[in-house]
Amino acid sequence: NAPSLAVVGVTGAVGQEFLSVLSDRDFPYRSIKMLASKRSAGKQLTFQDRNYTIEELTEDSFDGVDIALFSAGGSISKHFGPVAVDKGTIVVDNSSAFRMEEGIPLVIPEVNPEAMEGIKVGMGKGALIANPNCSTIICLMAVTPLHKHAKVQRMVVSTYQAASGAGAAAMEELELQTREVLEGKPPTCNIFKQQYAFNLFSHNAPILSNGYNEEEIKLVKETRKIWNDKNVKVTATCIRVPVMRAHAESVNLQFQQPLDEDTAKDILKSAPGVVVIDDRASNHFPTPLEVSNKDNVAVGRIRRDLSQDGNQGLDIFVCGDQIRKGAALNAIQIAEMLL
Ligand code: 2RA
Repeated sequence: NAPSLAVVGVTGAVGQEFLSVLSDRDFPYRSIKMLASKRSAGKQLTFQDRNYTIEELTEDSFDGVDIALFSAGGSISKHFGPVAVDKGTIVVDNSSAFRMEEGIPLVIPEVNPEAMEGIKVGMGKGALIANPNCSTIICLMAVTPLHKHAKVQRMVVSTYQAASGAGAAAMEELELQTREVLEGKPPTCNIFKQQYAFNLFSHNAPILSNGYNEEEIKLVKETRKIWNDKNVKVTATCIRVPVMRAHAESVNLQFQQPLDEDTAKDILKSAPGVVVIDDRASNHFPTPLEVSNKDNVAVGRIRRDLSQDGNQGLDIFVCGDQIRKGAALNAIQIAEMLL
């Protein structure tokens, strides 16, 4: 019978998208709990024509819950994830808290479903499955089909990341700043300590001693875990750009075996969850606006890397909705595999 669900962080951008995706995909459930911080407890929300009261997240929130979708930040997941698992709940965690933990599956359903083999509702015990970082999901949705065909040796990624990755408040501030700048007023800079509208800047994640930021290191480490390949060379530069909710990524690839651009295009055209937008004649390639609020990741600018010999290298350009496939949709596709 249908599982009982809980949504942790239901008032956030991803939490709200969880509800949209559950509806869009007619996900079966016999009950659903809307959980958030004390600040939001007591507020009402309507989901599928039913009224729900948002409940405060506590240690008792998971009694009888089969699947809990978490998107409330790493510290909430670190504390309440294990509490839920101990109650027999299967947690799908969108935070970075457990992604690199040994034994915790890090899953993109179209890419490495085998990583969560055997985890099912009703198996009699809880489990935790980690949702990869949005920039990792969007990149690997396009690159993995090519990797499975010609084995990627080296990947260089430049990301152009949307405001949504920094949360709903960042999206609101980008809109506010844009109005202020157009009206000749000083921009309100509460979320980012610099102007965001009509600007771009290095990703706001903390910078490590090696000069990389945490967002870039996530891409490196998560790719290696998801591909189960400790030797693949990955480097990344992550930039925050004034776009609302879809990330764009320029990806340069070096393969072990040759892969020509026509074969690459054919592979991508049949790849699940991917659409090819690659019209050189009209210069029409993926854009963040064109993928926003959509499930598929779009790929274009598919071309041989002229700096590499023969067909050893390829350049592509990828766009994907950060809140949907980058977070909520991927998590719910994982939940569908638990049924
Ligand atoms: C960002 N990847 O875009 C993060 C969101 N989790 O900032």
